Amino acid sequence: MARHALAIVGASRPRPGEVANGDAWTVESDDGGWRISVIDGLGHGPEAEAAAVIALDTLATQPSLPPDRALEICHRRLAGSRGAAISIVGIDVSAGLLTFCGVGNVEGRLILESHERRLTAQRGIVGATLPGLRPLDFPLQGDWLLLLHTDGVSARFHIDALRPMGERGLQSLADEILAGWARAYDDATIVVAQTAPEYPGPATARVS
Ligand SMILES: [Mn+2]
Repeated sequence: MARHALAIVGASRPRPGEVANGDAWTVESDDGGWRISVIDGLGHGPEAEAAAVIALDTLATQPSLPPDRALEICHRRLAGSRGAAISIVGIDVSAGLLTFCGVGNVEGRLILESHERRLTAQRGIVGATLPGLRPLDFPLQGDWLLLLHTDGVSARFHIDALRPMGERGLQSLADEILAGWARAYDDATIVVAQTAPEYPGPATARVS
């Protein structure tokens, strides 16, 4: 199966005054597609960062697991740590399917041509209290834009005023959201994804 290109960018910073960043994000891929994970180690500072690093290491060793299975493995590996909120998105571009599974408060939005879907995480703490996981599937058709962010970014950011154009514009979008809506008292991370301009699909695949 061909693995279509995606543009995936992010912006992250620790709580002002901190060096350690308890937020992290990562992308893994295999022949089936892409997996994007956004992690918020509980609280902030070095212990939060240590939890995030465990999650990053765990995800890197299991690039082919779907979001819910990846969360289960993170839950086991994070036992005894500060714990984390983690949301994971799997994208199979060939099948036109996005799967979301999250625990904690890393939230997302999937902006489609005609409507917008909220990606809402389940209650719990990865590493401490894992709920029965319910992955959510969303069909992908035409233009789409995915945004995932930790609770260090206010969910009230306005996307309509911002115009992503190609990969360079996508990074600007992430940077603008971080600059405008990050909270002063927490680590903050936003990840944005869309089909890459070279995606051999409809000419309208670029969001603008
Ligand atoms: Mn946070």
